[in-house]
Amino acid sequence: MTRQGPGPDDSARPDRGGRATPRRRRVLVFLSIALGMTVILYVSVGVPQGLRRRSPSPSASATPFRLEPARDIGKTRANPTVPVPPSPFRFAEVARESGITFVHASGMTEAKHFPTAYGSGVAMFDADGDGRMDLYFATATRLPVGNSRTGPNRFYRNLGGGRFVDATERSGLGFQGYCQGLVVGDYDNDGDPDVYLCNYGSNVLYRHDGSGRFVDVTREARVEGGGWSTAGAFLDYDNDGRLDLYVARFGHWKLPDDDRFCGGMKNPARPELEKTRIYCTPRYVRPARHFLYHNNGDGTFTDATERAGVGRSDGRGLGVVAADLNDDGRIDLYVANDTCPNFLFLNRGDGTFEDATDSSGAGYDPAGNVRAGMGVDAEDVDGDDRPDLFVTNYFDEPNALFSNRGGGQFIERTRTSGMMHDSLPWVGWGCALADFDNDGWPDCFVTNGHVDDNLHLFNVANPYAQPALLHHNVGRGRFELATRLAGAYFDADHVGRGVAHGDIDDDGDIDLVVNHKDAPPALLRNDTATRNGWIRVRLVGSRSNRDGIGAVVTVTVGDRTIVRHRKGGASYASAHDPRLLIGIGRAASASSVTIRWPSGQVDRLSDIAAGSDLTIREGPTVPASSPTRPAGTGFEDARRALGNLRSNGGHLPHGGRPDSSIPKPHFRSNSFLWISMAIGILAAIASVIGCNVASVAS
Ligand SMILES: [Ca+2]
Ligand SMILES: [Ca+2]
Ligand SMILES: [Ca+2]
Ligand SMILES: [Ca+2]
Repeated sequence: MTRQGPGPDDSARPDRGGRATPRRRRVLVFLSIALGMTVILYVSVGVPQGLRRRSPSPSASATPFRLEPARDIGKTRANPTVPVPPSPFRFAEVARESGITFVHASGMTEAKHFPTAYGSGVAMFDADGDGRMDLYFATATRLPVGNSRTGPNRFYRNLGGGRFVDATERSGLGFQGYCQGLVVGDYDNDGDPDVYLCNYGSNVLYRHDGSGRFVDVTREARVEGGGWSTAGAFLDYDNDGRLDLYVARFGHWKLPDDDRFCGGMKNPARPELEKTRIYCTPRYVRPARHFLYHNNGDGTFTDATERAGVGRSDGRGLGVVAADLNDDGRIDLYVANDTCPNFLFLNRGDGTFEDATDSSGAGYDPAGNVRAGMGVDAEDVDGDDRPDLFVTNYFDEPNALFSNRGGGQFIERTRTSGMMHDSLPWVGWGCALADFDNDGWPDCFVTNGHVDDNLHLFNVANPYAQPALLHHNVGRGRFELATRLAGAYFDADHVGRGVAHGDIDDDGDIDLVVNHKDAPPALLRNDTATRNGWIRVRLVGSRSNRDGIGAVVTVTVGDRTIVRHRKGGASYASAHDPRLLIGIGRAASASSVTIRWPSGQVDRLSDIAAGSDLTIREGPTVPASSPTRPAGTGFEDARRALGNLRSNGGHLPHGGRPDSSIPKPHFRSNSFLWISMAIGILAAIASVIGCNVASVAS
């Protein structure tokens, strides 16, 4: 480590010409306290980045993305002098042999139009109701849109047996244009997944028509967005049982006005290169307000951004995750922003959010500086039952882990997590906090890749293609680099962007898909040998949104609890397998699986054997006051005919067994809410009486 520690602060120097007075003593006491606090801050959260080096100012006329060579290349493959233990993981890259022929196009040319640096995402969902995860790849195009034909987005049906077939035309998902982010959710609660595209230009909402075809309903639904959208999440923020939609936007960038020249780098041997463009810094792009669309339940949405209190316009948004982050039963929002604060919006439960960006500790680095937030995730990595936050960042910035302290408070503990050093050299994008060996501890995958492909022309040591990172969580949020011998994919360099995870081959382990910029994607089949067991949970909400987004699943194994969230969004511009595959280690069974639904309903199942593949429906009864649902479609009927959505049956490898004895969810009356309210009212009355008594007594 050659990083420079905090230096003396000018304002903290004693007054040399001062008088030896009580005032001076007070100043010295104050300074001692300030120094002590600085040391405590230093020890607890690491070297304040802002004290090392300030981010570049956008005032220079030709400021590119930062170009300083990474001084410290960690113990990743680039630094063979530091030994890395063999990985416990094994992944085989099988995209091509699986029949996936998609090749991404970013639209990058020598003109380096700014949005073409960002690549696209990938989505994993079951589009045809056969229980297998299909794949949908987004692609972009040259700007302005329409001048060249690249793409389209490609959709592949999963046929099982490791085979995929291109079904783009039949599915109706063949969008042609600049598509960056994919969002998946059943917004009309009819039992099939709908898809939203975050584009440069108008966004697109595809409604699943029930027969496996997707129909563009953007105009009727009124969710065009506009400008440059990057990523999003479905979430039911007002808990009316219908999925609303948050859409992050990067900022205002238009041709020709924003086509600024950045470059001017010199190579004495090749003077002609001085006119070569590289991408400008994001700080040139004026951020745009993001969108929160409220689902009206009739196929239309209303822009509720301002009403809900999330109308900040200082975030160049790239990653969105929705989950209950402060354990109050209401779904919250965290947004990774590029060279801007990361937004944390805590749900108040009345249709509005509290902006906790500044107060939570998750908005900035420990010194109060912004970073280049790209991908994002939320999962309990240290086993305290609270979801921690993870953000991928630019090179010379660590991928950040914000530990959840409860009550909406976070503290960055990247350094002590073991993930700081290895992430510093690389530009991080899509990510996954997912348990790849089913030991119950979420591991971490990050895809990397620079924005500029031509820095070598100027002898700048920032490679365009970069190695992916894979960290093994060895317990309680301690991570170790685990790329050596993990597979040939980890020995090569890639220009990664979107990442989705899920169990592609239904063999009980989490696989990965990576959308590479201007290259074929990777399908990383998890071949890790482990005797750890798992339980799979697919949620079907009734009072809550049908996808169950916002639900919290607690698995009890011995004296250990494993808490997982059914999240909206996550990663970078991508959508994961909606099922929760929960590793339970060597245990033969879990003593209980508890689901806390967004409605407040709590369902509990007991004695669930390892290898159980569960579909859990919310509560046995649906109150008459619940939101009305559209009638079931043919797709849902077909799936019902297939047998309760493959519940407890179908593929159960790894020694799992079809389990007809799995108990039905037991309804547990949720009266604690009423009791809490009653206690609250009584407490309020008591305090008023107490105040009156006190004032009378005085
Ligand atoms: Ca639907
Ligand atoms: Ca919450
Ligand atoms: Ca693990
Ligand atoms: Ca698998």
